[in-house]
Amino acid sequence: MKNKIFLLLLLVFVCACEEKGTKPIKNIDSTQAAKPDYSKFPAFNADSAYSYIQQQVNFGPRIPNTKSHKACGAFLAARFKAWGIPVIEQDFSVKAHDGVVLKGKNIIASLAPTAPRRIILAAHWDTRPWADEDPANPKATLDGANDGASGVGVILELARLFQTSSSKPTVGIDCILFDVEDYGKPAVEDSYCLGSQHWAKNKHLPNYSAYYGILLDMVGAKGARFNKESHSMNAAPSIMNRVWEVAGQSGYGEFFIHQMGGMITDDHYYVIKDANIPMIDIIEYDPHQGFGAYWHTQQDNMNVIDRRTLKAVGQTLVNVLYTEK
Ligand code: AHN
Ligand code: ZN
Repeated sequence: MKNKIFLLLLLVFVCACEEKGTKPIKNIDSTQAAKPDYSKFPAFNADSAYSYIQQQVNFGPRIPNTKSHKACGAFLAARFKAWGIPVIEQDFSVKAHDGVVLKGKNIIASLAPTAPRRIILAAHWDTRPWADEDPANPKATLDGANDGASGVGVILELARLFQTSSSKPTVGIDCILFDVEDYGKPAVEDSYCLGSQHWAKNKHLPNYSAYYGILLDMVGAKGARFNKESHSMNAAPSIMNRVWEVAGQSGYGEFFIHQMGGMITDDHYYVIKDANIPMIDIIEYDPHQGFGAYWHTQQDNMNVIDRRTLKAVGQTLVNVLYTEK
């Protein structure tokens, strides 16, 4: 019996040696694909993204039911259309926590609209009506340069880049700009994210679905650190890990941190729960320190926006989407 086992082991050993002798030795694990050559993908222009943020801020705070809000919504839809990207404007009315009925508009712009495999890029375009975290001026308004406008600015630049480049991602991309995200009251359940709640229950096309989604929230501040938000990690760990891995390979590991980031009730939460689409949230939030010091204060203006952060997020997304099969 022992002899037989010995002979069997010997046979296995000899075969393994022969294998080595006849085939070139591959020392990379087959599960760990070689790093793609990201330099061949289009370059994300952070100046362009910055300018789209500035243009939103120039409208004034984009508070639902105001002129500035309406004008900025029209501008955003027109921006996509001018690049030849079809847009669906989803208008809705919703009662907020304070009883006010808000007129909202989700803006959906679709690249390669007939491609069957689709990925969502989302951000919210409205501004919180109150700087309620501002110790000096809690009733004042805020510019919302980072909270809202930064994610939209990155998405506009990605749409422009994909539409005008000769090489395209093979997947279809739906840019969804959610409205009325930030009218909520702390600790009042489901009082935030009213636009995404509406969309998740009333998608812009019948039977619409997507392979996955990426939400951008506060992606432009100087020195931003993106930890791995927990709803995202629960719903789409492989997407999360891939985005963070691509970020590291692209040279942006100082922004994308391999650390759990706490649980945020953001637009992705409702897309996961009510639309059944896995979505991750790239958001600046630290589990110990919370949001950035500018958050929901009057400091959330163009002074906090840093092109290096915009580049890190934008180029990471280019590299993720161009390596998507
Ligand atoms: C809560 O604070 C519950 N959610 C944060 C979502 C948010 C507000 N994102 C930007 N502003
Ligand atoms: Zn906010």
